Amino acid sequence: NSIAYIINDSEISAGTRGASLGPGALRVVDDNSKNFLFSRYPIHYVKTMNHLLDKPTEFQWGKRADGLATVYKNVAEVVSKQRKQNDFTLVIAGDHGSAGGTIAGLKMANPENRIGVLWVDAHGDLHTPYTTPTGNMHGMPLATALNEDNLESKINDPLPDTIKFWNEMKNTGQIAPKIQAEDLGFIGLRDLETPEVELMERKGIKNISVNELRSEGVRNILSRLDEKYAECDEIYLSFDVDSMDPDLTSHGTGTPVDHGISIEEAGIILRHFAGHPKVKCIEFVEINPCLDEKTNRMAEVAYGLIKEVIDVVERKA
Ligand code: DIR
Ligand code: MN
Ligand code: MN
Ligand code: MN
Repeated sequence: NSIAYIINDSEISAGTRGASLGPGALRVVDDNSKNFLFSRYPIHYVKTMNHLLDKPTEFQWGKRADGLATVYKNVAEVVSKQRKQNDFTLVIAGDHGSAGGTIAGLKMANPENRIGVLWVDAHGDLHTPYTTPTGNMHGMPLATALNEDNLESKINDPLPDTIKFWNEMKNTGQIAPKIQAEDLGFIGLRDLETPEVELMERKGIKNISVNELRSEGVRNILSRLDEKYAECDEIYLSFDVDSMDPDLTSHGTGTPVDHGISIEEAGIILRHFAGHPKVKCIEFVEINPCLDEKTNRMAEVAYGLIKEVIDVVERKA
């Protein structure tokens, strides 16, 4: 049962700087705990484009689209290679914007596979340059995976250059779309804009809200999700730490939103999918130690969850 770590310090698509320090903050926790989790398996690094943040971007509705298109190619290449060589890959990234590149890499490794995606997040990350309220591309990775422009909900007029790079992102690995709307599931969304809600309604994409998780019970939700992904060949779980309640974690993430899932609920979900035979890749994103008012608390919480994931994967047959 071989495992590979992929560390991707990319932070060019968040609205606030500092998420590139998330992976390093996790390694500080690892050293303090003396678990030495990160020395157990090889670590593969993705080349970032973070130097672009040293000057203003010219792409209003898709900030640093030029750099993110390159990051997509870089991360997809590393993920694709490690996916082919290992039973499980754990991706630790800065901001969530590059996760569309992760999905591209999984699809490139096995183009014939139907990939299910479980996105645990406070945000839908379904925007496009035509709908974004901020231009921050960490709000867009799922639209690239779905090959979706969402022109039906168009609000902005992005520059042709932005769209050139946007199209490159959607076509990473020359396969588009990478996933089908029916194979996308959400847990914890509670900060969505109208174009995202409209897209979800048009495509029948459902969110499992925090209230639903509690009223139905996490276990029932998990068996419902197992049924949902029954037709998929593999499952990718993307875990944005802002899915969790900032009162229980901290504000150590770019866009915290109140009333999230608990750390315990996150643990149950992550352990279930880590042990699922179809889950080949889990990603953790958006830990920002610069914003943490409780001294690296978010990294400590995320580290605990990552350790549980690795423990379960190690015991997986
Ligand atoms: C918002 C926030 N929907 C945006 N998105 C975040 O700017 O597109 N995604 N924080 O992770
Ligand atoms: Mn996100
Ligand atoms: Mn989020
Ligand atoms: Mn708060």
